[in-house]
Amino acid sequence: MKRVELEQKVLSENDKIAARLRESFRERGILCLNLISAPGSGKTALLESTLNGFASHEAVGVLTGDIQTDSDAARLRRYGFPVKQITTGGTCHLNASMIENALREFPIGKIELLFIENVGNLVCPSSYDLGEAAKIVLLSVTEGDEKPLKYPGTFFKARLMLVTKLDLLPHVSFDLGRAEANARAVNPELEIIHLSCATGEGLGAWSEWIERRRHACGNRSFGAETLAGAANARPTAAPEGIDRSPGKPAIKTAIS
Ligand SMILES: Nc1nc2c(ncn2[C@@H]2O[C@H](COP(=O)(O)OP(=O)(O)OP(=O)(O)O)[C@@H](O)[C@H]2O)c(=O)[nH]1
Ligand SMILES: [Mg+2]
Repeated sequence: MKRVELEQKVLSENDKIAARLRESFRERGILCLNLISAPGSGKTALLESTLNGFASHEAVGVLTGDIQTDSDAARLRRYGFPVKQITTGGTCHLNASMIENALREFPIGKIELLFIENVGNLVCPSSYDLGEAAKIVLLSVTEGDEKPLKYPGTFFKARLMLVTKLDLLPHVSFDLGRAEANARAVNPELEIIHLSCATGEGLGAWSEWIERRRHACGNRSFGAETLAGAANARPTAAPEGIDRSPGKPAIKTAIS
């Protein structure tokens, strides 16, 4: 019984900070998106592909959470945008206080689109409001199409489900229709996009989804044409090979 009370107090303190963050994002016209998934579903790969599609002047930033190491931040910094690693030291999720602290050392005044990569975990992160405009859950085809039913909390709270690693579909028994039905049984309003960061399939739909959300929050100074460039992005692209000129494809050098 005491354990429940303590959990309620922690969550209510979190909600106060999250409300402060949300108001601050609203005032500044920042679109904040919180990416949640099991470890290895492709959150960092998706962010690599996404950053790869932006021109260098775009006001994009990333906070990325992990229990240990700053390897995700190192991957993401290669694209030239502000990236901050939040190392939780054992905690299996990000909370609003961690976000607020991280933003004290982050050029938030220059950011209009803020991605948060949560700690790889399909359970705890969804309990913590980070002040984001939307939670986005990633489900890779290697994980199993029953996962929305086994971890309903995250799928219920998400606005968008990204089915990732679509290129691996022929090699696994994952049924896309069943995954969608399972996810919508938990959350009938859930939007769904299928994509692959290896082939670029579906990245255009992801870019368009961001663009719609960006307009909805009054954050209009991005070049839609550069964002759409993410449709051609691949996570393994060498940053030196990226042509970020507005309207140009995201990758200059060919990658086989
Ligand atoms: N084939 C294929 N592999 C992918 C794709 N996206 C990611 N991967 C691979 O999946 C592995 C895990 O990807 P990450 O992006 O590190 O996953 P993550 O969700 O950030 O992992 P954590 O931060 O540890 O939770 C890496 O080896 C990626 O290269 C994809 O679309 N297709
Ligand atoms: Mg990662």
